[in-house]
Amino acid sequence: MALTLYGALISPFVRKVRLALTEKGLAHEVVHIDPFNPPADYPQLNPLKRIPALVDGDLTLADSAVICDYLEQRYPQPALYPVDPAERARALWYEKLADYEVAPWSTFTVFRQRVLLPLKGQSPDEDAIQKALNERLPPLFDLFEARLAQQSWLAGNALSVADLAITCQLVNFGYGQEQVDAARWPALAAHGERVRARASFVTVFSEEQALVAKLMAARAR
Ligand SMILES: N[C@@H](CCC(=O)N[C@@H](CS)C(=O)NCC(=O)O)C(=O)O
Repeated sequence: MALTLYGALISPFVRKVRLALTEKGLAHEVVHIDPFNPPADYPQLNPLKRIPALVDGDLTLADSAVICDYLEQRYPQPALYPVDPAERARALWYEKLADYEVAPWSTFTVFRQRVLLPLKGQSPDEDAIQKALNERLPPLFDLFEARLAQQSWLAGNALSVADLAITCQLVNFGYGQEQVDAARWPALAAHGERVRARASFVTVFSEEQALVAKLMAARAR
């Protein structure tokens, strides 16, 4: 069945799905959707008009976590979720922390303020950025650090969707010219390097660089 992913390569949620597809060796087509100016019929794929959406034959799905869970059930190998129920729940917990707790600050604040708003000719709100950096993100990074100080992967003993989710958020944090302070959160910083060294990440990341370069050049103008 043909898999088609709808979204923009620079989105952390689209990247998470692309990494899952690539880790699983699933060929897929990507159709570019600008979430801020989607085609008129896009709500048929995602009624919330957000990216990503996935079409697999007759099936249409929205939301990166739902899509990744579907991919796991439909295409189980290689696994991206632990088999053990407790460890699987742990993977979902860290995925949720990344997608719903870290994302509002890493992507929807730092990345949006430093990359997206300047593209529209607006100045970044440095107060909002500093609040994200100094108040909101540190306690969340502490949660990841506590776990990763004990083991290489967030759940179970192998890469899972949780590792992909937090790394994707931190990529957008990086596009916003920030990075995890390795002196304060050494295990989280090392974990990011571990995920980024994977063949899947190298492929997916390199494919988004053309779009990143275009956006950064437009922002600089
Ligand atoms: N929980 C969703 C979040 C998706 C999301 O917020 N995507 C952003 C782009 S990074 C978007 O589509 N924003 C446009 C909007 O909210 O209107 C998921 O995991 O797919």
